[in-house]
Amino acid sequence: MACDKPIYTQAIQRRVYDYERFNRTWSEYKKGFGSTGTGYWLGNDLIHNLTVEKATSLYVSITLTAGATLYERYDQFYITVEADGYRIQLTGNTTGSLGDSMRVSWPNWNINGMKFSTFDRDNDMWTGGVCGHREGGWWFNECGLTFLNSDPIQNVLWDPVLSSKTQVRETMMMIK
Ligand SMILES: [Ca+2]
Repeated sequence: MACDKPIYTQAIQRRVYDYERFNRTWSEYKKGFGSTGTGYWLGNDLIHNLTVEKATSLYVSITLTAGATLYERYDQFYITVEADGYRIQLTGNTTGSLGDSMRVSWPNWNINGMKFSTFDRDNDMWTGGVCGHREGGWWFNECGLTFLNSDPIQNVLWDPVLSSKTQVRETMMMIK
């Protein structure tokens, strides 16, 4: 089989249609939920442990119902400990067909360095509530252009390449 992309062995997130609900609590995102067949979040404590001790790259892929798969690869990714809010840290270069919508020049939408938020743990910069409402946990500023844990999957956002109207079949976040 042809192999035209780096081998990523550990998925920290997988969405498959709407087989698994992602509107979960802080505690569920901390511990992880779901299963490999239906979709899952690996768990923020484990993601922290896997990413913080060595240089880890992140590979995001989004498959549309029409069949195309878009991706973005980040050279270095890690998240901090729970006491620090599981902040997302992206450094180095990025490449891909999705574009770097996590790190944008507009200061209110750049999520790099932001804490993780869930509907029951508002760590984001928007004073009107939680950016994700009840749709799922994510790293938000005020608020941002990306949201892979939205619920349902049709609200997955990676603006401007994907809008909320884009039909999404599957998403994955992988590390190595
Ligand atoms: Ca808020």
